[in-house]
Amino acid sequence: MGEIVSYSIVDGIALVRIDNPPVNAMERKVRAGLKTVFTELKSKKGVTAIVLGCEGRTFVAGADIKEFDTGIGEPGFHEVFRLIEDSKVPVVAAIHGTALGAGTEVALSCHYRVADKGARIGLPELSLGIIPGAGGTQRLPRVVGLETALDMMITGKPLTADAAKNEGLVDIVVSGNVMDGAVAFARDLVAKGVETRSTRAREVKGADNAAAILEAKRKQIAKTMRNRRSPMALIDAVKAAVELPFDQGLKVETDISEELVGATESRALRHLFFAEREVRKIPGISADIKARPVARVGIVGAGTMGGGIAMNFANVGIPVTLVEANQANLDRGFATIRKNYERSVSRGSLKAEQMEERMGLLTPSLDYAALGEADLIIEAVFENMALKKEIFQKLDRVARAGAVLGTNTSTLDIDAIAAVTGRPQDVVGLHFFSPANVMQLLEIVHGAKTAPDVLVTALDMAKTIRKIGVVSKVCYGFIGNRMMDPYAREAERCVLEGATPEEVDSALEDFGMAMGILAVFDLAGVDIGHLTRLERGPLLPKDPSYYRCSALLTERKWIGQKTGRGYYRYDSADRKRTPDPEVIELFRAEAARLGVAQRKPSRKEIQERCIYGMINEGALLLEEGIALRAGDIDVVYAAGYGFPRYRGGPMFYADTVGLKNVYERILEFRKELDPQYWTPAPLLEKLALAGSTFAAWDKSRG
Ligand code: 3H9
Repeated sequence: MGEIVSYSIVDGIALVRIDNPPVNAMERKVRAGLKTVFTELKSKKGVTAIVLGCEGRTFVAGADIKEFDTGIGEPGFHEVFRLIEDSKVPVVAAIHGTALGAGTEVALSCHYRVADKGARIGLPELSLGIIPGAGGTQRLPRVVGLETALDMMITGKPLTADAAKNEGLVDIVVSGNVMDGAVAFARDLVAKGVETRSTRAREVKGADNAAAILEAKRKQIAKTMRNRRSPMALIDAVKAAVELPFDQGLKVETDISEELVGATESRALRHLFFAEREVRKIPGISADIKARPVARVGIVGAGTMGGGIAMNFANVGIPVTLVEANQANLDRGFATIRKNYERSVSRGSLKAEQMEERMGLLTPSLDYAALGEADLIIEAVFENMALKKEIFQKLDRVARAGAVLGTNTSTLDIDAIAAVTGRPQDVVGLHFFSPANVMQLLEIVHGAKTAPDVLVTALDMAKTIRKIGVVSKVCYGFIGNRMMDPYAREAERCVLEGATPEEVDSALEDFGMAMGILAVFDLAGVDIGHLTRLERGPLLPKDPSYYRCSALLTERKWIGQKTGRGYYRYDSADRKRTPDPEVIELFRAEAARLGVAQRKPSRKEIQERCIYGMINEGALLLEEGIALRAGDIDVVYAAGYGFPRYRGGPMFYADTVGLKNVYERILEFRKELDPQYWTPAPLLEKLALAGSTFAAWDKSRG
């Protein structure tokens, strides 16, 4: 391997290259390399301009996120970036791939920026609970103006090269080799005698109206990024860019940045960043097991789920054949897909031609034989074991040898489904979440006989369709829905004890859940959970109050938004929820009938009962080997169940509360509440008593 930072000089232009695969993260060694090279170039005779670019698939994609755990080593970002900015000859950044975080910040320290047509440039630090702390909050407003800079940093959304050019962030956009383009640009500067252009010497554009802009952004953040510190801290840092000389502003930025790096919010978000990548690593499956190619997909069932799943593949250019039992279902399914795409077109996120292209990739059929060419077939009919078995028998007859057969089930035993085929090794569970074209999570269910390369194919496929695939072994409800059971059970029970649905949901929403669980039931249909519980009858706890509220509502056909009332009443125009006194009275009467004493559980108690119940179940899943890592559970909950990312997922959250505290509270619940639900999971007990954490448990298992 060559130097991590190297340079060569061609006709007076120094080409500095960073080579730190996979994403050229700006770790200490890169900064040290840049320091050496730029110091050397300062005294090199005959150098008229410098071009800074990267080898490999991308320009610098940020600081090395791991370095935040150990503290940023020397040389620091500011020292190196100042050295670049102070160059006496023009420095041109040559950007390809994704310039992110410290990548964008180093580019801002260069005097000029040239971007490849396909490049993206952004500052996603808030998604890690930090701010651009290598000068980004001070330099970006000086280049693109206050409002654009704030938008870029608050949304974290990278700009395309063309958009960056429009905002003045890049000077030219080139096609072909970006280094060549940047060298040509640099030569032109030299030929024209153009001087260096230090970003820090520029004025902040839009500073006249700063007070109003900053206030508007604070208001926006208070609404959309509740419970978080880093977004408000970002505004403070940008305010310093407007009000203070550059060096003082940089000091404010540094102080804020250092405080945020150590805070739980950032630790939680960094944990999720790595956990989301770790999910792809399956112990026992080595890197040389390759995915089977997936060039054509078949889907059985063109209902809401099947249609949504099909869109995922069409969106990335993979053709899909959709099979339905009759023409009417097929027509309805295709009409829904078209309507979904049309909505994107009318919102401006999709072009009409793109919609037609995607629709063109979808082939309707009433004949299973049409699935014969598919590399992956996904069954997406409703949850009924007999029906699914019948479909898999048919698929076994028509699918080509080696095709992967996926079943989109949220609860059923995939081993029983696999057993009706002559190829159980090719069968895998693919639990998509609704709406399947939107939700990020995919639970990949590893059956007893699923072949390793089938699992790898499912994981790769998830990445291709831009989802996060998390592997679960077989159990009722897999990872997500099994942990949902105690969470929602306690929410319902609190209502029976005397809390209103609004009190329960707002306690959960204050905690940070995207939506309170009772409102979620109303959205999905209260009857859905009730019907699955009816099917499981004998396996349910012996407790007449268990999910009693949902049962009462379903019996009255008050099943949520689709009937205008459920736990709440809904305005037909805006679907806004309002309390329903009749429903509250219904629950009171039922509590009296069941002898449930009336009280008002506090907000904290509601949160603890729901979340700790979920954590305890998570610990059982780890012990049973259903989930591979605590981090996997966190990813499932953050990506699929609206758990606040800034709390890192339920298991990481438990670590931050302290497992001993969680354990002791569960023991209290065992005394105060129904003891059948409150036995601490042995793993939780063991770790709590040892003063350990789920993170340490994950680590100890490699
Ligand atoms: C920052 O810059 C702070 C500054 O303001 C300074 C403050 C003082 N660090 O995602 P992939 C690893 S904060 C360490 O699968 P893709 C990743 O873990 C940073 N490692 O590839 C994975 O490892 P493994 C701001 C990193 O092609 C491998 O690289 N920047 C980093 O799907 C491949 O990653 C960001 O937040 C990193 N910065 O996507 C950008 N980035 O193979 C973070 C990646 O062992 N990165 N790795 O599992 C990304 O968004 C995506 O990785 C990227 C590539 C879009 C670049």
